[in-house]
Amino acid sequence: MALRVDILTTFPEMFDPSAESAALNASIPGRARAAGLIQWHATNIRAYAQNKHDKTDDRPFGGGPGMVMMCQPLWDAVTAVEAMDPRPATRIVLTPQGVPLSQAMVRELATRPRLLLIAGHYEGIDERVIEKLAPLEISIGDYVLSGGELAAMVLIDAVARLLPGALGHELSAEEDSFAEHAGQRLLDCPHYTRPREWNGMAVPEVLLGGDHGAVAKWRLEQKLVRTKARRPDLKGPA
Ligand code: 9D3
Repeated sequence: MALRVDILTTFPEMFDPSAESAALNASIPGRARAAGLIQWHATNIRAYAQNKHDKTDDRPFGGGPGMVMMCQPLWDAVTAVEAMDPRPATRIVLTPQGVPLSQAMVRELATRPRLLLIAGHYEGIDERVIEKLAPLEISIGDYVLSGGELAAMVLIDAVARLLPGALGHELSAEEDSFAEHAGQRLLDCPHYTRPREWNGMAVPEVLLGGDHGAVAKWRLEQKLVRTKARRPDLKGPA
């Protein structure tokens, strides 16, 4: 059965499944969706507002800038959307305060039957509804986005490519974002294709010689050098 992903947002049009130009409809997620491996539905939190202006946010107690997502519309949206399918949903709030998304977490989420993603353009969510929902809280990195929707798309993209059958013949579904050697996670080596010379720049000789052992050795050295220089934090077991 297809992985069902619900997104609760005040910008549901960002997830339009029929828009040819939508980010998620290109490439692997689009093919996974066409193949029936994943489906996603965006629900407008505003549809569950009960006040006369369909407000979903309000000013923060204690003062300060920005608006805070109210408890009631979000709680009602979550319970209504969860009732649309009997399978239990893994609840996730995309937030700068979350734990950083990792490939290990993506792998785990790809095994769940349903994901419910909460994304927003507010300063924050009323802590009481977070406490009641008890969601996973996930960030996609230490930079400031204008909202959680693109973070939700990043998560959907990363999960979709791991669903069995999503990758075709390109890569094994086991394949990670990192090369691995002796239990170490490594960045990838440089790649080259034709022509053999471009703008006066040659392809490394070893790649042209047909010595597969030498090629493998060179690639591993390149991975080690790059990882040490660019991502010293990655050294160590996976
Ligand atoms: C000073 C308070 N800001 C918190 C860092 C306010 C704030 C900034 C940006 C509140 C929300 C947002 C919108 N960002 C997200 O919703 C978000 C996000 C991000 O900004 N960076 C990395 N991952 C994520 S996941 C959701």
